Order: sequence, then structure tokens, then C-alpha cells
Amino acid sequence: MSLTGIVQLKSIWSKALGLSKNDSDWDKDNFVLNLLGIGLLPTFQFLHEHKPDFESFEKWVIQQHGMAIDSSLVDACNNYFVQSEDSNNPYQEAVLSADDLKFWNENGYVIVKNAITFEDVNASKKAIWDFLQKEEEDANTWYQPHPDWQGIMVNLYRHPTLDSNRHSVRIKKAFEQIWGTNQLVVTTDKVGYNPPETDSFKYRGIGLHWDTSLATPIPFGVQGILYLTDTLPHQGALTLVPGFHLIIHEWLKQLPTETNPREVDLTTFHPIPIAANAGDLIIWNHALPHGSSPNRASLPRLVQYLYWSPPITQLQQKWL
Ligand SMILES: O=C(O)CCC(=O)C(=O)O
Repeated sequence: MSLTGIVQLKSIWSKALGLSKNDSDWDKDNFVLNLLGIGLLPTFQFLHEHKPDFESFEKWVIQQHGMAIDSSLVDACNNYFVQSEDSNNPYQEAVLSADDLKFWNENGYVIVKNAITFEDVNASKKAIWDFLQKEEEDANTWYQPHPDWQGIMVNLYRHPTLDSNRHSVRIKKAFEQIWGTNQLVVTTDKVGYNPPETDSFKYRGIGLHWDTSLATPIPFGVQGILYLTDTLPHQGALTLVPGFHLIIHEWLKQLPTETNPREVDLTTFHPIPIAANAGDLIIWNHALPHGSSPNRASLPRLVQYLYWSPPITQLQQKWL
């Protein structure tokens, strides 16, 4: 008898522990773990580290979610629907203007200005600085290693203010406008820390890439990044190729069969760094080549990764 009653947890647990070879329904795993507010990556990290029996795993899931999981949430997890929202929210008005949506369609990205408040920016930055045991005002601490700082990513997933950012009504509304539905679930993803390069510290991110399979047709999908520091173009800004979503299928078709699209030099397509302010959210179409960039400014870049998408999205099963 399962402690939580959430059917998909058994499959998640058995896959992570190598007890099942079935890896076909990771979209359902993702949905259930995001709906629970736990997230796929932290869960797999826990399972790989602790190799718990199923009961201990379920106890951990319950703990992550407070002391009990509401039965309506269990139903939503089992039936792949999103629980209804509070419809009395003043921010339910459109967040993206007609011009924003036109820009989005043409360029494949859009900036949501002031997606979270100044207070939430400060609380989020403090959460990251504290977690990393570094001081914003003391550059001597910026480069000290931390086990959960890998590349430009920081394995901090859950924190009250980061959770609250995920559920910002302005952010949710912007994604609703893009997807054309309010039946969406938010990812529980990492945060990012990218300090300025020095003589002894070099940028540790990766270049332009895609996080989706390039098997065609590429289903529509989005990604998002919330800037927590004002970010200049040369301050490690997100860099992407505007408009590439409009040509990607043609581009892939004309590549010689032996060419790996992920190894093609895309600089000829004029990638641009996206400068924006602390509290701004950038949403991009996942068909755009994108990546972070070296920080050649004087202050670190702090970010939170998050996006909303429908519970079960159509994905190419084959990774190309
Ligand atoms: O941190 C960034 O600017 C880019 C992040 C990225 O490449 C990703 O989310 O896939």
C-alpha cells in the first residue's frame, strides 16, 4: 500500500534505482514532481544519493511537501491535471502587450519587465548568497568553491522566496499568454551564479546549445530565466539567436547528413546577449540556440531558472 497514493512515484523510484528499464514516460515524472513542487532534478539527486526503499522515498516526498499531501493534489498527480487557480487576482490581466506578443512571434524571446518585486529580488539574492556562503560585498569570497556550485549552476531548488517567485502571478500570466491556456505547471529548477572573470578564474558555462531534441518536427516549448541582478550585455547575459525558431526546420534539412547540428558554429547567425534588470524575466522558445556567456563586467550575475508549461507536452522520444 502506497503512503502517498501517487501512482507515478513507483515508476520514478524504480527507474532512478535502475530497477526498471522503462524510460518512456519521463514527461509524466516531470509533471508529477513539478506539481508537487519538488522537481525532477532534486528528486533524482536524492534517489541516487540515498538509494532509499520505496517507503522511505514516499516519506521524503511527504516531508518535502509539508507533513501531508492534500488529497486534491494527489488526484491531480494521478490524473495529470492542474489544480484550479484563484481567479480573483488583480494581476490576471494581460502581462504581455500586443507588441510584446508580436516581438515574441518574430524573435522567439520576450522580456517580462518587473516580473517580481524589488523586495523579492533582494530576498532571492540573499537566499543564494547565504546558501553559497559568500558575501555580495566581499569579492574575496566570490570564487571560493562550494560543492553545490557547478559550472554556473547552483543546486539550490527550494527556498520560500524562490518558490514564491515560481508562483508569481505576473510570471504565470505571461506564460499563460504564450501557451494560450492556464493549465500549466511550473518547473522546480536551479539558480545560477556567474561571477566576473579574473586572471585566475575563467567562465565555466557552456556555449550556444539546445535543451530539446532536434528530431523534427520540434514541438513548441519554452524556457525562462529570471535575472536577480541588473545584467549588462557583457555581464554573463543570456545569449541567443533571435528568430531561429522560424528557420530551424529549414536549416536542419539543408545540413549534410553527416553533420551534427550541435557542433555547427552558429556565430554567423549573430547571437545577441540579452541585457535586462534585476526582477526581469526572459522567456525564449526552446528552438533558439542559447547559452550563458562569460562575465567580463565587475559584478556577479545571479539568476533563477524557471518556466511554466502544460502538464504533458508532446516531446520527440528520440534525442537528436
Ligand atoms: O544562464 C543562462 O544565461 C543560459 C541558461 C541556459 O543555457 C539554459 O537554461 O539552458
